[in-house]
Amino acid sequence: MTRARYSHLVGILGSSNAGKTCLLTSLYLQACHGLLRPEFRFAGSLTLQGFELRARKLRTWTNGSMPDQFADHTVLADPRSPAFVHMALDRPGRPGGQGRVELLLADLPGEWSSQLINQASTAKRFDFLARADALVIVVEGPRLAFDSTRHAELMNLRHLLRRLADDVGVDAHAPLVLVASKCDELNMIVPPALAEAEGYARDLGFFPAIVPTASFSRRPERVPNGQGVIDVVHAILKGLPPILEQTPPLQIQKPFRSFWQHRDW
Ligand SMILES: Nc1nc2c(ncn2[C@@H]2O[C@H](COP(=O)(O)OP(=O)(O)OP(=O)(O)O)[C@@H](O)[C@H]2O)c(=O)[nH]1
Ligand SMILES: [Mg+2]
Repeated sequence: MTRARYSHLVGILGSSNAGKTCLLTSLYLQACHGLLRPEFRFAGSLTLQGFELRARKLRTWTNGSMPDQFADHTVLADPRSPAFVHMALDRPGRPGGQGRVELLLADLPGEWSSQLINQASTAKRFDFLARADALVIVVEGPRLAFDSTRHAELMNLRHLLRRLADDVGVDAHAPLVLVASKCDELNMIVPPALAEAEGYARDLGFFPAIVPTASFSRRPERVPNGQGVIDVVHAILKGLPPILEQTPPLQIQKPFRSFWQHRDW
């Protein structure tokens, strides 16, 4: 697929239960139900079955109430290689197919992030991130907001960022989106602690954006379902150098993404 078209590869990290899979599923359900219009139009997916499997729990409610667990814990078919879901989005406002973006989104189990924090030797399995166009780190908003969990969450986030910079060697110029998930439980107020993590990411050379999301709202009367999810895509596209912001010519993949070194492309 990547040989046929330039695809934007996005690594999605965060601890178990952070809401990574729900973020992807919410994006998928909004896209294929036309809820991202007029700006974006769903232009297909080569992994429809993968999305549908992830959405299965959300489609079966019992007694009219939302399930406690919206998605299954992510388990990889091959525990050594990451799983990707694919989604093409079109921006109809742009002429000549220039608005099309092919997203390859890595849905990783939370253990990958936790093990990376605890053991630098697991960094090798993240080698694919060297090719990533963007990184998304999902943190549970309520855990960052509450006194009892804030410190541990911040520490984990700091360690994860440092590991990504030092041990995985991700390109700090690639857009980094810090997603505060489950913000329906916080009335979409971004936990102030996230600004601390943002500062830390900047110190490491990243250019982070903060996005609060409510992939599936437990309080839909106050916070609509899916709020903020498309902002993650916006933040990714906005952080890309102009040549990558739309479907770029394939040749630019060679030589190996050295153009990334220049922020002002
Ligand atoms: N209130 C609220 N809860 C959410 C939201 N998104 C996810 N959750 C809850 O968090 C749980 C875990 O979400 P997942 O998306 O499976 O988490 P994950 O990061 O993929 O977890 P792993 O696959 O174990 O790494 C869900 O089953 C829901 O109970 C949200 O937007 N709002
Ligand atoms: Mg998951």
